Formats: sequence, C-alpha cells, structure tokens
Amino acid sequence: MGTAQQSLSSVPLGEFADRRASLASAVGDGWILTMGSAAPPQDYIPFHQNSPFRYLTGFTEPDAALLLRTEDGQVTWETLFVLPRDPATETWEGYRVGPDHVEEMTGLPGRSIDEMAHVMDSILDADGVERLHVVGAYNPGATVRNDVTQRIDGLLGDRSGVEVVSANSHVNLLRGVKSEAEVELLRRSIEITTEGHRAAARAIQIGRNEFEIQALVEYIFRRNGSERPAFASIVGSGPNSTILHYNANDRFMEDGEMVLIDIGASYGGYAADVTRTYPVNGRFSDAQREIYQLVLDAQLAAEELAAPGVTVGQLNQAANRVLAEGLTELGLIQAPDATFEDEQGRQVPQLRLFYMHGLGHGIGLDVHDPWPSTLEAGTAFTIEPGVYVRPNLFDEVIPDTEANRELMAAIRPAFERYVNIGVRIEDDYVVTEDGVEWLSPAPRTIEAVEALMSESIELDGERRDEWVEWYREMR
Ligand SMILES: [Mn+2]
Repeated sequence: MGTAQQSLSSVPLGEFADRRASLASAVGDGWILTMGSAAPPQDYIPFHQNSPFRYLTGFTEPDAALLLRTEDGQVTWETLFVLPRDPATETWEGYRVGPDHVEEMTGLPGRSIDEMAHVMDSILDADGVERLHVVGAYNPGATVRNDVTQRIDGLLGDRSGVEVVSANSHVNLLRGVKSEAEVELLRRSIEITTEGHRAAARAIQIGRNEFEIQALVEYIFRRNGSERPAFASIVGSGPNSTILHYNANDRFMEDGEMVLIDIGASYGGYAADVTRTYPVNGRFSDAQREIYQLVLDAQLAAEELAAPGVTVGQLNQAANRVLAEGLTELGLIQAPDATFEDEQGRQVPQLRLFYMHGLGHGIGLDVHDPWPSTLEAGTAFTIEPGVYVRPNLFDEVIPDTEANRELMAAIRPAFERYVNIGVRIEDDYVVTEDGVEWLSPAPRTIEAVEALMSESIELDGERRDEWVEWYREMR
C-alpha cells in the first residue's frame, strides 16, 4: 500500500543505520532518544518531519520516536515507536505504516507509541538510568516549549534526577558532510530551483506584480515534484530588494528597478537556496550594473577559494575584501576599513551599512543545515554576498551624531545614485576533492541575465485585472 506519507527518500536504508552507528560510536555508552514532530495542532496544515529525526530514521509520519541503546560505541538495542494502525482515524488523516510493518520500511524494529511511556518507565525507574542523550530541538527553558520538548517532558514526568544531555553536536558533524544519495537529492532540488529562475527571468515585466512571479516559480517547483518551497519565496522589487527576508510579494514592479528573487525548492526533503537579482526592464542601468558586478566579483572571490581545508572565515575575508574595496570605489564607504558610530557609540565597519548578513550556510534537510567551520569533501553550502542601499540609510540607520557627519556628507552623492538597489547573488555548491562543484548554474553574468530576460514570456491562466489592480489601492 503506497501513500503520500511514506518516506520518498532514495537514501538507502543501510545509510540510516550507518548514521545511527556513527552516533552510537560518538556517544559511547548510554541511551539516545530522538523525537519526531507532533501532528499539527490545527486541521489541514501539512505535516513536516523535523530534520534530526528524519536524518536518523527516514520516517516521515507524525508522533513517532526513536530510542536507542549504545554500549562500548555499538548499537545494542533500538526501537522506532510509531502511531498504531487505526482505520477510522486513517479515513481522515491518511494511511499509517503501523508497528508491524515499520521494520520493512525503515530497518528499525517497531512498537506502538502508546507503549513508549511504559518502556521509558522501565529504563528510568527499574534500570535506574540517570542520563538521557537527546537529539533534536529539546529546549525546556523556552518560554513556549516546542512539540518535541513537550513530548520529551511528558515522558520524563517529574523525574528531576534524570540528566538530559544534548547529542546534537555529534549529529551536526555527520550532517555537515553529505553522502552521494544526499547530493543527488540536492541536485534535483537545485535544478528545479534554477528552472524556476529561468522562468522568472523571462516573466519579469514592468507592471506585473511580484506575486505573479512567485506563483510561476512555485508552480514550476510543484509541477516537477518538489513537495513545497523550502522557505518563503522572496520576490522583492525596488525598495523591497533591500529588505533581506521580504516575502509579502505584493508590489507592482516598475521601470528602472531591480527585483531580487531568493527561492528554493524542497525535493525528497532536501532544500535548495538560490538568489538572482534582475533589472525589471531587462537591461541593467549603469548604477545597477556597478552594484551587481561588485556583488558577483565578491561571490567569485569566495567561490574560487573554496576547497577542502579552507575555513569559512577565509571565505568571508575574501568576499569582504572585494566588497569593501568596491564600495569604496563607488563612494558608498570612505575606505575599506572605515567605521561609523552606532547607537551604542561603538565603531562598526561601514561595510556593514550595506552588507549585513553572513556569506553562506550549509544546505541539506534544512535550508540552513549544519556545516563544518572548515570545508571538507561532501560539504554542501551556499555563497551569497549582497549589497543593499536602503532608502532609510540617512534617516534611520546611521545615527545623526557629530562623529558620523563627515561620513554622511561624503557618501550622500553615491547614496543618491544607488538608493533602492538591493542585489544578492546566491549559489549552491558541494565541496569536491580539490575545489567545489557549482550546483546552481542559472544565468548570473550581466550578459547572460540580459540575454535570458530578452526571451520574455506570457503567463498562463486567467489574470483578472480588477483583482490584481486592487493591490495598488491597498498599498
Ligand atoms: Mn541562503
């Protein structure tokens, strides 16, 4: 019986067993618990398994848990607790694998989740186990406890003597290096995402709304088998291009603006993350070109350096140097190492006025996946420098203090030239034996972007102007 809730993973079962064996070896002796996500409390919200649990089990039904014993670094006992079969509930919520069949699917012996409290009692009380190694988002101190924390606290009850130790660092190390099967899934999600970019670039047009581009991108994702966008799609035009995580996506794109599109499909649970920035009218103005080329040069500096043994700090330095020198030449900062005074009176690099986020992150089951601080073969990650000339730079961002007056006078002409231009270029890579493979080759040079945009396309489906134009009045 096949169903939508079955794991779609093409990762071999043996690989999940290897991951658990590596975890057991790192922990040494003791009991390891990892909780699957709870079913959504509201009706009709899609269920998504949490990544650490999925990484160790491959199991994608709600309300499951894995308990594992390791002795001398070897797994000596493991059980996957799952929802029992219940045809009446399944009529509404879909098929469940059930304890009797879970081993065929996961390689893990199964029991009903209803028996788990009893099993925990016997371990914690009868056997006197005082320490539990936990993998996942267990955070009992949080103001609002998440589903995983509530489920674990429910099992622990009022046993204050049990010490809960996080085993996340061990699993994060494993997740920082991808297997062949994982890289194949990433390739798929990334290719689907770059197809989304190609279509978006052709569909951008003066007077179209950002949400029309979002709709096209997400249609292409799902049509190609992506389960969902891995994060809220960003389509930000004009001033919205300078807002890092803008996702209202309901503004009309105008002549002379840039539109920043940061999107990622999830496929087989693996997240892509690719950003391009396009001129709405299809041709970069001189000012847009200057910022765009600078961001691309910064990205290429980091990309060319990336290889096994290179640290994330070195990648940052390479990109920062290019950006700081380029922004100086454009007149947006006074010198590569110049600073400004922030609200607290601290000296902050002027570079941070225009580039205020990290250079990249790991990708995998999570769009921000764990990654090592030194690259190694199999690390999958992004490089995504940006420059954002926010319209409120002088009114709200730079404090109007004596110390900042000279800076503000010096950069005002450049600010006026570049205001409302936000550019981010983000690509996905996997580290090879001697460098990196570029996994997201959507057009990104100025020439390639303009060539792609000249192939403009009409959009399918009804578009009732009165419904769309309503957004002009709502603004
Ligand atoms: Mn990213």
